[in-house]
Amino acid sequence: MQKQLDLTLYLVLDPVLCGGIAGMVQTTQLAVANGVTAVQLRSEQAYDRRDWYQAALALKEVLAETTVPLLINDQVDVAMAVQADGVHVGQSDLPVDVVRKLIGTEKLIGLSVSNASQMQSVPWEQVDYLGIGPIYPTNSKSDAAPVLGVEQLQKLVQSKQCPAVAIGGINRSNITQVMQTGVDGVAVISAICAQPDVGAATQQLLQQIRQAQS
Ligand code: TZP
Ligand code: MG
Repeated sequence: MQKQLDLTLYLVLDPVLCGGIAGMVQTTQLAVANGVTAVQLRSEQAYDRRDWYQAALALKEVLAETTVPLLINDQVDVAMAVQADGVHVGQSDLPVDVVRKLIGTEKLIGLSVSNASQMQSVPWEQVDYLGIGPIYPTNSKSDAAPVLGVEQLQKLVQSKQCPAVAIGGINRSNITQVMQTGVDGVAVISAICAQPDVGAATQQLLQQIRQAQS
């Protein structure tokens, strides 16, 4: 199915919080059935690359009959191997222009931005979206940059020239304030992956986002 870049509620997977690769696949099924609009395969820990490739393939399969794109964190070769919809890179990963040459113009590229100076060096013509964060403290990223808070997020949102999601410590208690900054959506790990009822958690977040947008 034709994929659509809709950043409203972006699920970033974590195999530890989801309970392994099978858990990530199941979490994705439930989250997408309940309205998640984009999915990223990401891990803090190094995985056997064969296993990671298999995980990417399985996720691609889950998303095949949906408009929800699959993005692969950092690993351009895995993204290309499974013909994922895009790659998400951080400031220490391959440069955006290099990724663009590798994956071509049809695929999506997301870039993480953590401060105003990184915002000033975004190659706007080559990226499809930004991930801005961390907004709040998070346990899901060991090398997270200093937290931005919503005021700083709002300033960064005002200077962006492409769509952006906010990320880092976002949950039901703060998602409304985050959306009020004018950001296009939110990306979460633990607010979906670590929840006992993934479907209900997804629905609640989505409802709050829609309310804030209305
Ligand atoms: N990038 C910035 S913060 C973060 C990433 C990948 C982790 C977000 O995880 P959580 O559990 O939603 O705080
Ligand atoms: Mg990275």
